[in-house]
Amino acid sequence: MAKFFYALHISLFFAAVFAKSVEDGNKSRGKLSEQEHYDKEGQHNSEYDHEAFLGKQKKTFDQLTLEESKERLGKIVDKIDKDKDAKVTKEELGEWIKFTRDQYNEETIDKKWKDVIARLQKVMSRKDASSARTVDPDGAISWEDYNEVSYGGQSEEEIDDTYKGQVKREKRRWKMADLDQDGKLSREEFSAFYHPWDHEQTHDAVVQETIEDMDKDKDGVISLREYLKEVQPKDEKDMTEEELVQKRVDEEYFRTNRDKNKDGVMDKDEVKEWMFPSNYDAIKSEVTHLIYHADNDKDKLLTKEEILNNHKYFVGSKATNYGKDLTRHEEF
Ligand SMILES: [Ca+2]
Ligand SMILES: [Ca+2]
Ligand SMILES: [Ca+2]
Ligand SMILES: [Ca+2]
Repeated sequence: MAKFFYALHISLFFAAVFAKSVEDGNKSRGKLSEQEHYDKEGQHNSEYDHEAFLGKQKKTFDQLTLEESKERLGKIVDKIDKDKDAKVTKEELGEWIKFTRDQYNEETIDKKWKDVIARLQKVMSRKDASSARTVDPDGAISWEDYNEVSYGGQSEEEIDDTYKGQVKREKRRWKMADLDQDGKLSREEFSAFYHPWDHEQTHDAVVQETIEDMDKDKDGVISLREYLKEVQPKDEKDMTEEELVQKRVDEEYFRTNRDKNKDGVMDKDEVKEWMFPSNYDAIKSEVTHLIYHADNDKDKLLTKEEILNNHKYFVGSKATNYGKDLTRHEEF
């Protein structure tokens, strides 16, 4: 059970990180990697692109020599170029990145789902034979099942105070994830429960959780003060000159971009637009980014040669990691 708790904490942790990191031009919307694309100083992080482009294969590439890595990249380019005209268009690149993302999410959920089913089966087997049941891995699970697996079947009143808030949130997410409202989650619905920011039906849960985390005075909306505290937790007296400048910028940004209806606070809709900006598409943005860096002759198409010449934007290798290790050692 501990492991499952841990995984959930991770997922909640990512939700919290997610809430914190959206100040860089909304780049976190539907992020294509667990990494940030740019660090706080605005430095570009290629790991983000590598994960967006390769998904789980990224780890394999990082172990290859530069030659092997480029060779495999060449083979991927052949796959991306669906119509085999030796040019990769932005549509082809977008389809590839979407395919990679979907495959990545699918694998994560598959593992999680199997884990829940196995745990549930274990719990059921421990019961006496008369009430035991066989859990159908293709079926759906009820909140009671989930509660049994995660919290030992305790009622909300019985649960330890430390977990009360978490259970409340999970129950709310559960209801939103349950699209057909039959009280149970199918594997598909469970995917929305587990990755709420990737599914529209659970976006409101993410918004509510974000508000609850930030809303210190519990009036249901986010004041400028609460917002600034989230973006920069330091007290003003402890801030550097640069951080003070940044604070002014953040303040201005709140007034002009976050508080759309100018009533001085961020309400649910405004927080939602912050979390899930309607005008931002992570895949399109990544495609534009990659083409910008690799399209040497500026014809808006990528040849295999252009991609291989600019391989560092697409894939890593042992060579790049070696370089990184060196810098790390120098820092010590
Ligand atoms: Ca359902
Ligand atoms: Ca408030
Ligand atoms: Ca407002
Ligand atoms: Ca080109």
